[in-house]
Parts: sequence; C-alpha cells; structure tokens
Amino acid sequence: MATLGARIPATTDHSRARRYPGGMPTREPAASVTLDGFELRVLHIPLVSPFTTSFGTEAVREVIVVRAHTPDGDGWGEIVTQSAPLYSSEYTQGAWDVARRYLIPALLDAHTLAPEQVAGVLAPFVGHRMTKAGLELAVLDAALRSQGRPLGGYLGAVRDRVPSGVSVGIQADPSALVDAVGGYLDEGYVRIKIKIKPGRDVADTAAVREAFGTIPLQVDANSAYTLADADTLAELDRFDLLLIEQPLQEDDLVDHAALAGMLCTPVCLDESITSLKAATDALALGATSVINIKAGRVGGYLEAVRIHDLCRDAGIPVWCGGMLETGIGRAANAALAALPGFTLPGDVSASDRFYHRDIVTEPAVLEDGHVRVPTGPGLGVEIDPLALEEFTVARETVRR
Ligand code: OSB
Ligand code: MG
Repeated sequence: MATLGARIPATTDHSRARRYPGGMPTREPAASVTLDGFELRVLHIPLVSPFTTSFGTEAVREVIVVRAHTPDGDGWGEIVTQSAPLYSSEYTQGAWDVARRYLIPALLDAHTLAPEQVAGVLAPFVGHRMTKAGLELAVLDAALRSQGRPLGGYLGAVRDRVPSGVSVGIQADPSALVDAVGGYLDEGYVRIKIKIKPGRDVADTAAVREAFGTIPLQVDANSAYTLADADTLAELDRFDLLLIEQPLQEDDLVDHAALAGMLCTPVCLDESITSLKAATDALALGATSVINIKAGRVGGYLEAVRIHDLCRDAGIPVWCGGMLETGIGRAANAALAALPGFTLPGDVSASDRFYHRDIVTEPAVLEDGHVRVPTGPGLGVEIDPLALEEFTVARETVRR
C-alpha cells in the first residue's frame, strides 16, 4: 500500500538540503481543494472508565470535530484539545474561538489551496497547533478523498497494520492498576504505558513489573516532576523500562538534558516537542533520546512526518502518541504510525479502550495486538451521522 520514498516537502527546513544532497525526494502532492466553509462541532463522548493522569481526571472526552465543505465533497478533522488547559495551553473554547475568528477566515480567504499550503496560510497566527492540525486534517481528507487516495500511502506508510500499545491511567491503588493492566494484556496489547505522578510512581511500577514480568513497559509523568525529584526517578531504573515520558515541564529542555544524564532509563519527550524545530533543539541538547510524535501537538500530520524524517535520519526511535482520539484521529494516527521510523509501539489502541460508541462506522479494533491502517480514500473511515449527532453539544458553520 505504501508509496515508498514519498515525503512531505519541508516548509522551513534547516537540515533537509544537507540530508538529501542529491535533491529532495519527490512525492505526489495532494489535490488542491476549494473551501466553501467549515463546520465545527463540540462533542461530549462518554469514556468507558475515567482516565486519570498527573494533571487530572476525565470521564467524558470533550473534543472538536471539523468538517471542511468543498464542491467535491467533505473532509473531516479532529481538534484534540481537552476542556481545560492542563496538558497543553490549548483548550476547547480557546480552539473554538481562534478557529472561527482567525484561522477559518484565513483559509476561506485563500479559497483554493493544496493541503500542503494550509500551514503556511495559518503561520502568521502564533501557536494554536492543535487547532491548526485539526483544520489541516479536514482539508487533507477532502483533497485525498477527491483523488481516491488513502492517507497512509500519502504520508509514506510502509505497513498495513501497526502494533498497539495502551496508556493506562492512574488507578485507586497499585493492585487496581495490576487488574487494569492484566485486562489489557489479556486483550492482546503489546506494550503497556502507565501514568505516574509524585507518590504514585515506584510502587505502581514495581507492582506491574512483579505481576507481569518482562512485558514491554514504560511510564508517563506528564510534566509532574522537577529536577529535585531525580533520586526518585532514578529508582525507576531498576524496572528496565522502555522509557520515561515527559518527567519535567514543557519548557524544561535543559533540565531534561541534565536528568537524562542521571538516569539509565531513556528520556522521551511528549509535551516539549511542539514542532520540527523543538525536536531538533531537544536532540541537539541531549534532552531526549526517543520522541513521542503527536500530530495535534506539532500542528499537523505534515509536521509530524517531518519530525519522523528528522528522527529517522538521526537514528532516534519515535512512536505515535494519542489524545483519546475519536475514529477520525485514530484512523489518521494508524496511518502515521505505519511510517518506517515508528519503531516502537504507539498509543494507537482500539476504539473500545476509550469508547462504547465511536463516531465512525468502522471503529479501530485490536487484531492480534495490532490496529489496521485504513485503506479507503482519505482517512479511510466514514462518519456515523447518528453517533455524531448524539454527541454534539455545540455547532457552528463558517462560510465564505
Ligand atoms: O501524555 O500521552 C499523553 C491523553 C491525553 C493527554 C496526554 C496524553 C494522553 C495519553 C492517552 O496518554 C493516549 C491515548 O490516546 O491512548
Ligand atoms: Mg504523554
């Protein structure tokens, strides 16, 4: 299914010419689309169980779904912000406002454009990467659907299915955590990630290691520590973890580099990697030796591919992170995770890990520990209009 060698052309690139002295690899750009309008919806989708991280607990996924209207059909995207600015500075109402007030008008003003031009049109507006990513995905989906072309092939996927890891929230106590992890292992998940926070780190990790032996295991702190906690974090070294994800705060690149020098466990950045430039800087500083790539956090799937390319050339392993995506973002993440540099299992779990009911007609399922990369045009999944309607709590259409 793959278009080998297909790569996203960089917009502003530092190292690309050096890495490809014979010239940039060529790839087939997506078709241009004419943008007549965008529909935004806020959805509230109940979670199968509350999800707790170091920054909070959610029982309902609040998310924004985007529909791009074009004369050749619609395209769908997802803005992965959460209801409050706890994981990142972005949040639902901020995303909604910046989308309708600035970003969508700029795209409608451009009117006809290729998906590869979306980031450039939106570049004057600082930040708001998750919002930009959701809009870009809707345009990309519309363009690829009009061409009958799957997103995976367009991005450069080389696999038809991806190994599926699961992110397990903080539970009431270590024994409840062991129960939860045991359930996911029984389902076939090939890698376990547990959330940690101060006071719920060493004992929780020890309990999982003792219960399940040498399973592929990693931990995610979501920025809950400081360098003063280095001794506690070094206690995790004895559990032979794949990595520790984002122990310190988003801006703490220098502190992450210092911490990495004190730990045997590889440090992996999530929150800190907001762009190709941030990834380049973090690697140069020695702040990270593995990268979690999330398209929303970095401003879109095209920037995500550029970070993948950078890491692949630098020999840095990457994996695909998740943001409790609906079937829209989950399909796109499966496509992204099928690129060759994604050498570690990602947080690309089955839809039913989070949701009883999804908003697509064929939600991602776990088969032998893997999730299939959709092969239909664009995202390769169809929206279930009844489910979409059921979960919609706010809706607005912005037209030219
Ligand atoms: O840090 O990876 C994270 C969910 C929301 C916000 C941040 C994170 C997460 C997860 C869940 O860990 C990943 C998933 O969607 O499976
Ligand atoms: Mg994380």
